[in-house]
Amino acid sequence: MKRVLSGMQPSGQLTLGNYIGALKNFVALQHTHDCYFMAVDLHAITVPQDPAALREQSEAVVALYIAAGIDPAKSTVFLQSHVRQHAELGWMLTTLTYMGELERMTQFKDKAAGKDSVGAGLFTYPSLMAADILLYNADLVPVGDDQKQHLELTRDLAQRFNQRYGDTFTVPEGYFPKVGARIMSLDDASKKMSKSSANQGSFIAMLDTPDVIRKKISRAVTDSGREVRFDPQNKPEVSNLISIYAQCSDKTIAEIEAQYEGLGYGPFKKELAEQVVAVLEPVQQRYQEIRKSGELYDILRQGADKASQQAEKVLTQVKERMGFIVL
Ligand code: AQP
Repeated sequence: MKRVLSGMQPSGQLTLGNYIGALKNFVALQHTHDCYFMAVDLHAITVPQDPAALREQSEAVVALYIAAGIDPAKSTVFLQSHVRQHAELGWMLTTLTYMGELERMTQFKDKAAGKDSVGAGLFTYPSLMAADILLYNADLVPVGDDQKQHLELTRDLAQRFNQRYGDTFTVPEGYFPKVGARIMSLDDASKKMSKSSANQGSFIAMLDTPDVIRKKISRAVTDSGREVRFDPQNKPEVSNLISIYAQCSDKTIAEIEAQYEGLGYGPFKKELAEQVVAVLEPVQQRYQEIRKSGELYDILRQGADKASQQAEKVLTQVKERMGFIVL
């Protein structure tokens, strides 16, 4: 069985972009693959986090995984900081990463833009992400489009290590949704929808109430025309909304265009909101049940045990190959 690994940062509330771009695929893949899904809390601290908020958000991410349909009896669900091998291999891979490779990362450029001081962790985090993936010899990594560049670095590092020290790592492949791999911001379709955006109206959080979802979609920026047509070049805002619609309804883009031909944006946005609510409401109900049940920490303990065992095997091999003394 092929192995899948992916994670999400508990750096805010998960968004509809996280759901469509990645989480939906996590749920689908667990039936055919050996899956490892984590909340990457060590990545979240690459920008300042309030400790109480980080704890809450880490629990929320894991609870949302399960509420969305990840079965902890099938998939290994854990927190990155519970498996120490991530930080260890992360350091080793940082020493194999070139400065130029990190300097090219567009996510770093975006997140560092306009800041007076930026933590070194934000710069080196792609090497830690590579460690997350390579530690489990994952074959497949379900992520959104924005992670393509980081995944390419992971593949380069795996190949570099294998060449230098002998075949050790599986070189992973990315797994991207056909539609919705990059859901854009509701207030500016040139930026991706992001959970850490300062403007709450720019994203739909997976835990937004139905009324808030309706309001956010009705206020989503559109062009001045009225044609519901998928044309990312000339109509990026409406095209983004059509992608969301397609992903929340399982209708094709052509079917959606045909359905709203001549009707304008009003009815389209109204029904889009209902589609999003229909997808998120059941997840929210299960989320509340899971938070109340108190089962999360047991799931995390089990997940950490299983993940640590797997990770230790690979890390020991890496240490031996690199010349560390393994007792
Ligand atoms: N807008 C998006 N459209 C499609 N997929 C997306 N992903 C993120 N945003 C979109 C995918 O969700 C997974 C988890 O992302 P992450 O938590 O690692 O952080 P990120 O990519 O940096 O996403 P955010 O929401 O923008 O977080 P912040 O604001 O904290 O940086 C990844 O697979 C990602 O591709």
